[in-house]
Amino acid sequence: MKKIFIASNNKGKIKEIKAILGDFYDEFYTPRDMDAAFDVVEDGMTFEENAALKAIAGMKQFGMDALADDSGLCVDALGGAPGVFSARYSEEGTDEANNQKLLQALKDVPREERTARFVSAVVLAKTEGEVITVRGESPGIILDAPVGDGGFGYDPLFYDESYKMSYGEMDAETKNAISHRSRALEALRKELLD
Ligand code: ITT
Repeated sequence: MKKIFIASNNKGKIKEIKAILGDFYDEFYTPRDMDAAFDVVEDGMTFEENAALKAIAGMKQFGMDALADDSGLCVDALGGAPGVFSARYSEEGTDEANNQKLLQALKDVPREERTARFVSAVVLAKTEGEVITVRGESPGIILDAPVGDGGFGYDPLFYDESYKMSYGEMDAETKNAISHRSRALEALRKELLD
């Protein structure tokens, strides 16, 4: 029986992680399933550092293997912003307010310069001390208005040129086949199988 703690409070991420690693672990626990609060200060400068902070804290606090994702959107015209600050880009910090702020920041930027990528760093911290770090990235274009109501976060503004739709328009299976998080988790599966 393999148990894992998903060190995330983000429902969108938890759903995706469970869907992708479902055949690898038997029991998934999230902060909501625990008696004690799980709260980590994410003050790292990179996605990898923040993912490690969360995974190692979860493993120590709950005494089981723990997995964390730290992810975000890097927009070329904004010098890589919002990057590690993606969740708290706007003052309010809601998906809606973050998306509005992004549209505002890019309002004079033409389509050909609206290139971006989603980045996900995933860390698995094992109770015996091993820490595995992987990364996945997916390229896209930032639209000038939200399209679709699927996914979470910046998905309605993130357009995939191969699929010719925004991540907000994709069904979960399609997003899970190509997203930054699924690429990172695939890399993790490979490491676990080796
Ligand atoms: P946890 O730290 O509890 O896991 P969080 O939402 O605070 O949840 P992050 O600090 O990693 O997570 O911030 C990630 C943010 O980046 C997230 O809130 C979204 O705004 C954005 N993001 C990450 N992955 C995304 C995806 O697949 N689709 C859309 N937006 C995404």
